[in-house]
Order: sequence, then C-alpha cells, then structure tokens
Amino acid sequence: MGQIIDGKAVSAKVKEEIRLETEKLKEQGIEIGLAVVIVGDDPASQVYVRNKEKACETVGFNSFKYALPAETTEEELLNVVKELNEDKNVNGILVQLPLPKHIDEKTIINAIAPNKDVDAFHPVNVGKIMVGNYDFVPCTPAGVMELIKESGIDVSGKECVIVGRSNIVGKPQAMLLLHQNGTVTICHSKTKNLAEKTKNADILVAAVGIPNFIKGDMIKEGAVVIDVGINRLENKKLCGDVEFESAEKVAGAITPVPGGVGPMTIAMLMKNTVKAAILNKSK
Ligand code: BQF
Repeated sequence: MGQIIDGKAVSAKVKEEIRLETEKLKEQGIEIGLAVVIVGDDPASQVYVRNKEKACETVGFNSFKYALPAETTEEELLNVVKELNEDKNVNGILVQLPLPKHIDEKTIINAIAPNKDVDAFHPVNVGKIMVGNYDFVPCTPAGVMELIKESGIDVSGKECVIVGRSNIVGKPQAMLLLHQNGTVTICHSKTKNLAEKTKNADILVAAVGIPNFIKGDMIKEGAVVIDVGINRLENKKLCGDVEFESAEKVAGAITPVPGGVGPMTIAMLMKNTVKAAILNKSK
C-alpha cells in the first residue's frame, strides 16, 4: 500500500513560509496585494475564489475581490483589468476561469500585465516557461512538482507520463518535469494503448477531468501517482481522475482528492504573488 501524500499539510507548510516572508516585507514597508476577478455565479468558481481569499488572509496579503455580474461585457472586464494593471496596491491579478461565453478568455488574458500575471497564463509567461527562464510557475503544475518532491522521488531520468494536454496543466506540467530531467510522455484522448503508456510511468500525473479514469491495473507497482482531477459527482462529493481504492494498492505514493493537488494550487498562487510583489517593486 502506497504512501498518501498529504497536500493539505504540505500547502500549510508552504503558506507558513510565505506568511513569515510577507511579515518581513511588511517591516520594509512592502505590502502584498492580490486582485481576484470573478464574472458570473458559477458555484465551483465561487468556491475557488473563496479559497484564494482565505489563503490571502492566512499569509497576510491584501486581497481585492471584483465580483462582476454574468452580463458584464468584454469591454467592461477589459477596463477592470487595465485599472488593476495600473494599481500600485495590486501586485497580482487573477481572472477566475471559465468566463461567460460572450467574453473571449484569450483577449482578457492578453490584457493582463505579464509581471502581474500570477496564473502564468499570458503568452509572454507561457513562452518563458518553454525556454526555462520564468518568474511565475503555473500554479497547479508547480503544486504537483512540490508534491513529487515531498514523495521523496528524484525526477531525473524517470519515466513521467501525463494524461491530459490542457494549457493550464498538461502542457506546462510536461515542461516542469522536463526541466528536472524527466523523460516525459503526454497522453490524451487520441492516445492508443493508453494503459501500456501509463503502466510504464514512474511518475503518473492524471489531468483528464474524467472521474476515476485511471484504475489500479493501469499503474506500475511503486509509481508516484499525482491526481489533478477535481470532479464533482452527483452526490456533490469531490472525486479525482484516479480510482483511489484500486490505485493506492499498487502506487508507491499517491495524492488524495480532496486534500492533494487542490490545496497546493492555492499555495503556489500565493508564492507567485510574493514573486510579483518583488518584481513590481524594482520598477
Ligand atoms: C482540495 C480549478 C478546475 C477548473 C478551474 C482545495 C481547490 C480545490 C480542491 C481550489 C481549481 C482547482 C481551482 C481542494 C482552485 C483547485 O482540498 O482538494 C482547493 O480552490 N482550486 C481554480 O481556481 O480553478 C479551477 C479546477
């Protein structure tokens, strides 16, 4: 039976470090501010935004919440972003996704000042990740890297298999693993013989968005299994992309859902916001 990697505990540790750093910066007269913009009333997004505000409070950041109605136009949202770009009290800007259908996400992301883009979604920051010279690490992949470190495994030379190729997780995750000298394979819905690929993984990252998609018999004995999935079942319970019961029997280490990658995503967002404050201050 595998070791269960406690993301909640690790995230608490990361946030405590940030709290101390924030305290020190405050003594030097530097305050850290994060703006969180949410458009509409998607219940999941509201939970995520609340988690982010709570984390800001825990670490001692000022948080500025902009809750805009679902009818907000693209132009109105762009104006909010532009205002935040100029606001000296705001170091990090985060626009909660998904946005309502009548607003083009790319247009909004492109409008965020790259040095305040704590989600690392702006093409400038995406490009920096590709070349391995970056300020902001995308929050979820960064959280995954922390949990892999916590499992005690060294990525170098390991077979890393990512299931899922999104711009938010799969693709940047591949880069981060590659930078640590992993041998990286990205699988997706068109991949043939998926189980053959996943069974080869020393490190398996599941980010497909399908509940219980990865079963125990698709996992190599002793592998580190990182479950990025946050799926809400009919009974409102959270469930990952990995079938935990069968997987934990074969895995060497495994993250639970909830309490695995999710809390780490939030902690890494806080880390990026400190980075933004330091970046912004020198200009
Ligand atoms: C936990 C997210 C999909 C699409 C957009 C803690 C979060 C989730 C779970 C959380 C997520 C997922 C966030 C747990 C933020 C992670 O205890 O397991 C925290 O708040 N997340 C988001 O902002 O946008 C998403 C998933």
